Amino acid sequence: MIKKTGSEFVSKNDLRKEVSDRLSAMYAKEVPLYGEHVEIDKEVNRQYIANHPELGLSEADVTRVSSERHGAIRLGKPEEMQMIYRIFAIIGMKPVAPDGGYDLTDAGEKSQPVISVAFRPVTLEEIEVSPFRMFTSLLRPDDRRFFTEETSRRIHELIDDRDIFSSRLRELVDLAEKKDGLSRKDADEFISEVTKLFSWAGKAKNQPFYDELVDKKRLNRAIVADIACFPTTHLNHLTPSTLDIDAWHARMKEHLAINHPGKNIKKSIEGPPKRKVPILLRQTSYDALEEPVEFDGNKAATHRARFGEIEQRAVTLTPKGRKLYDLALERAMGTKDKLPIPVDQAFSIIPDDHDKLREMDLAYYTYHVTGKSLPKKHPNDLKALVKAGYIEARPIRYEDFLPVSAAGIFASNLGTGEQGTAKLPGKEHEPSPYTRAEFVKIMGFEILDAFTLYAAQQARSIEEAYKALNTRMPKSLSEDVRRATDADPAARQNGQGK
Ligand code: OOG
Ligand code: NI
Repeated sequence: MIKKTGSEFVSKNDLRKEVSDRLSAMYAKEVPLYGEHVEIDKEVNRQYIANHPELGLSEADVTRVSSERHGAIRLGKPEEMQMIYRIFAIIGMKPVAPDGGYDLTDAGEKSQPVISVAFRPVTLEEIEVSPFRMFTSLLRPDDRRFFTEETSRRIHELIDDRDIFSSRLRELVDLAEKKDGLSRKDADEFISEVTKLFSWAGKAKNQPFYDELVDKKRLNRAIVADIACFPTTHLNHLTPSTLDIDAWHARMKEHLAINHPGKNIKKSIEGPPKRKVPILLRQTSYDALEEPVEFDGNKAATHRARFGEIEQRAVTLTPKGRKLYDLALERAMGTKDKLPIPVDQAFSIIPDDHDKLREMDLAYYTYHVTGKSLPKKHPNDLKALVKAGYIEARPIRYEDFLPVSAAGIFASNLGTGEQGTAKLPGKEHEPSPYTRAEFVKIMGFEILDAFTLYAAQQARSIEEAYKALNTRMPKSLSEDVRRATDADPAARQNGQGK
């Protein structure tokens, strides 16, 4: 019998799940509408599961499906980002992005003066336990496309000397790193400290500057107020997953109209349009809460930043598929010299069919043996093995974010309606300085490449499927598989033991 000493470490997976659940409980208390939002999501998911028996899900899955979520936080300086990196590492979340980072300064007319990264679990096994992700943005106060020297100076005055982390949290982070884990008792305290870090404090600084920043007649720089005028950070939203975002959107719109007149939901859904085979990520959001805030003792003010969002995740596109997505999006939005074309027409360049997406190498799948036994004479080619029913393909779900969608979500919740560019007149066409290398330099850590992670997951499943069939891969496939698994950043990082 294993003796419980009480000193075993809590696993990173369990810690992440617990942090995600604690944040959800906290957010439900802080933002009451979130609780109603989650209830509607559960009803929508229950209905969807009932109408789609082919998913193999049942009533017992409703809570799990409806409790998957991501959060968003906004930080003021690189030191904060580096501390957040250490905190998330303890709960098994690593910085990941599809193209070296999310450059929201360069995301069309809704650009924001922030660059972002998502912290999330990276292996399929970790994701299975708890897929919790945090979209984490860093303000760029010295970006001259957005701020004059004078504004930069005022921002620095507010953020340079602040410390958003409690000394107890810093101690617990040091301890977890030193021992490579946390005991149950330390873990409980750590989770409470992390929850506190992301809670709403309701205290702000420099009201005149704040008023200038959120003034709608000026350029939209409300996001700066939310980051710099608060001496702490707070969860900006917590986003549950849904199986049917169109149904949720219709239900929530009706719910708001009846129970919360005056509260608006975004008219549109960000990301790809509704399709037979959903791709990537679709998201939408509703109005931020108007919350009381105290400025240096003055209690009369309110702040709007914390809002509600919902997401529906679907199959991940490969770099080749992603190029088509970006092109479709550009055509649907229109460019400087071209008018927008209807969304469905723009997206028709991406096949609406799993077999085509797979065969054209536009989306990622994992491959699994079906149990049908392989006769002596059989094809060796992957496509043929799938076609003949020896192997089946399952879509790999997109775990990341979309920069243009993210900018749209930011913009619609900063009190500026559904549009508004934050850039200074004339500076909007200056190129963004945030290259891949620059991202790493600013953040102070390596950012894992999302495509490399997905490609490795796909490759490993192919390897296992051939092994299970006890047959050899064709040479070129075997080379592709080896290249993808060798490049796997998840394996490399886990191999280092941290
Ligand atoms: C982040 C907005 C982006 C998403 O899901 O794309 C985002 C924020 O409001 O801080 O969360
Ligand atoms: Ni979000």
